[in-house]
Amino acid sequence: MNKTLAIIKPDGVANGLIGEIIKRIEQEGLKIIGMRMTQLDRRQAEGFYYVHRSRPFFHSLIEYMTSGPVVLMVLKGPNAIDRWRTLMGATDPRKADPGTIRAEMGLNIERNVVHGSDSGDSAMYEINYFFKGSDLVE
Ligand code: RTP
Ligand code: MG
Repeated sequence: MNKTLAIIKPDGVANGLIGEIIKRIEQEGLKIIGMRMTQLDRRQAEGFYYVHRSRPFFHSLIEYMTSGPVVLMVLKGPNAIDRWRTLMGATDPRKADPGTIRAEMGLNIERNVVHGSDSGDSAMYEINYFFKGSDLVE
């Protein structure tokens, strides 16, 4: 899988970080082949984070992800999944490597600015969840 789903989460959009995040994606050499701004409703967010439905943080995560607009993107390039997760940094901004998006811009373990698929299977599920093939410019 050479594609991944990236999301600029509601805190990233609200704090004016769209441009900075897209700049980092382009500087890394990943190609943006799909992009859309939207506000997720509860049903969409719950379906997207279905794997986390039994986690203690699920309810709070859904509240957060539906709290404002997000930017959905499909990124393409060799090893796109790992390269985007490396740019993002660890889930908890306090544990993320210096220089990563989450280390520099994340507020806490929940409000951590960005999302990235974590495997080929999840990338396929997540891209198809939000984009039709005809939405992608390849
Ligand atoms: P993501 O799926 O958003 O790319 O983040 P991730 O793989 O680094 O982390 P994951 O374990 O998949 O968790 C999904 C998102 O849930 C929120 N979270 N809150 N309160 C908590 O302990 C907690 N843990 C995770 C974060 O927004 C995390 O990115
Ligand atoms: Mg995850």
